[in-house]
Amino acid sequence: MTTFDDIAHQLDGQAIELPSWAFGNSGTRFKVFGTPGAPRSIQEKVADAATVHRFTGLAPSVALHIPWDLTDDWAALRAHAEEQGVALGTINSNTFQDDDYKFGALTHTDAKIRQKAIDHHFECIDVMHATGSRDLKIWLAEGSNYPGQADLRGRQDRLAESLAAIYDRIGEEQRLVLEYKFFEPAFYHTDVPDWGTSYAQVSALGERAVVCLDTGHHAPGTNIEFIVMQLLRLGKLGSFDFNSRFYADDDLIVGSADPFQLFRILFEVIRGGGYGPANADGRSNVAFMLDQCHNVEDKIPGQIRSVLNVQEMTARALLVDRAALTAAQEAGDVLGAHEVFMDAYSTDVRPDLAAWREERGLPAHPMKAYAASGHQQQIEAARVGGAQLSWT
Ligand code: PSV
Ligand code: MN
Repeated sequence: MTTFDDIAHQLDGQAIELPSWAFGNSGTRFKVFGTPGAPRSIQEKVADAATVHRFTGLAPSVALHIPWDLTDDWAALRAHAEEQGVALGTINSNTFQDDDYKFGALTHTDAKIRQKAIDHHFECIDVMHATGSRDLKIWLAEGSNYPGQADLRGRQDRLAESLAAIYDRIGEEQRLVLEYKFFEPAFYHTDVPDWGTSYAQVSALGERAVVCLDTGHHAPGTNIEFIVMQLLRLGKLGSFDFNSRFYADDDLIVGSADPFQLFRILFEVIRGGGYGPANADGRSNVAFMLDQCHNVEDKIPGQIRSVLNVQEMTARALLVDRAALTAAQEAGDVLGAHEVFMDAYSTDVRPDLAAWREERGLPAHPMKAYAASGHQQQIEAARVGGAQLSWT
């Protein structure tokens, strides 16, 4: 029997990076609703991320998106973040909002447009040097809508060349992280649709190129934990973009649609050695990040709920009695093994986590503490005038 006391220390130092874009307004193609108190500047987004960290102790860094979060003074933004108690994290590139990229960016047939997209990544790498970021995350919106529209093979070859140019530019301590997504915005084919393609592309680049697994980017029914296992086995799982989906890339709160799936994923991360510090600087080789948007709910509590869900499922996954599980597996005890697994999943760790937080000077119930703190009302009253930020 593994108890909470056995695993409590493994929860120390858990770090879940927040996306800056989670704090801005977002929506669907039908409507973007304004949320009172939404940030009007990158400084306010960083302050919101820091608020989530203050209430949970789980979110010490914030990912930025270029050009949405551009500033002319990176040193000042870095200092502002540090003052608030967070670091600037992953830099996300953007090659999906420029007319030149209508038919592709890193895969475009026109070398000038490819170079423009490569140069954008060079700019992101410059930003990373200024912010101290480790990871350059690339998600590509490239693909085609109609059979026959594009030369699938030619695009894959051009992608490999463009990625090689970007990889050559990243620093010794930096990583290129390539995300995949099975469809959207292109509908017939996507140039990096699955983990296998991402794996093939990053493997050709070198050691510091790894895969990002966004939990929302798979077809319904996909066994995501199997992919987690395989990428860890191959040494190429670089990061997660956590979120939840019911239908497509819904970007809902992680663990809300299918907490059991989150548990299964985290179990494979832990078993595969992807959880916890792996580097001298205490960082893990598998970065946990959220990639979410809060369309109708308040953003700061939405992020608080999200990191708590990851923590809760991590605790339950750590509770799996691995020795008993292996014994049952090796004995061919199908239902015994399943029961060991489900016992951990069914354990209510919330009271233990509340105590764990209190011992560390954190609120026992971060959601309640945030609601009672008046912070939401305060930012709603203070942030009037100016233009609220969104994902455009
Ligand atoms: C679009 O699907 C997306 O959500 C990708 O998952 C990226 O990680 C994110 O946007 C930010 O570019
Ligand atoms: Mn993502």
